Amino acid sequence: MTIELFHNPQSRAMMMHWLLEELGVDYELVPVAYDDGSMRTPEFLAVSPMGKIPAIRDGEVTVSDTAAITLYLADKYKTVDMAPAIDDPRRGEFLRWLVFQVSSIEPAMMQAGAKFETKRQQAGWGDVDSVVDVLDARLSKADPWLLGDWFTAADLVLAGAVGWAVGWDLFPKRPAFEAYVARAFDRPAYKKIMGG
Ligand SMILES: N[C@@H](CCC(=O)N[C@@H](CS)C(=O)NCC(=O)O)C(=O)O
Repeated sequence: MTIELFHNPQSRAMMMHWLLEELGVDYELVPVAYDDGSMRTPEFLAVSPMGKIPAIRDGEVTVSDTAAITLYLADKYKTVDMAPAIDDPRRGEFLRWLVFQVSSIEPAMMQAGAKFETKRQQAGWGDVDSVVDVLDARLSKADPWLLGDWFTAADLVLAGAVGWAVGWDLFPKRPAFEAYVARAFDRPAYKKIMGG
């Protein structure tokens, strides 16, 4: 069965495109645009209630939101294994950093760009400096990936997000960030989806 990825190259859907390539599954890109209403049609809103990409259709199943799609695909498709099984002790670390991408890195990037104030205690991500320091400490120990030699779907979304955060000068260019992102972006699947 072919998985449909609702996609625009200038979007987070790039990461799911990369994931589908890494997994080696059959997929098709369904283009959607920001300015032609294609993200607001009833058909698209049935797939993605927020009218956002990435979103996928896999047979009868639709999934939206990067972390949900990542877990769905990596748990279901094992052509290439990119997720520890439920009873694998490494599953906790995998989930922690996969969810950290959406729960902490994303809002910290937004805060760094828009420069709004929050109370550390109340903001779920704490603050930008905490996110940067915690991430730096963890990525400094990635050897070369979070789970050693195993490149998992958590590495993929972390590298994608950190690549944007550093590339757009939202996060500082810490050596561990740059080294980790460079390793990830050197992967054949990433180069393929970027047209290289
Ligand atoms: N929480 C979502 C965010 C998705 C998102 O904001 N996507 C942007 C593109 S990167 C979008 O679809 N924007 C169009 C819109 O909001 O109309 C995720 O993690 O996938």
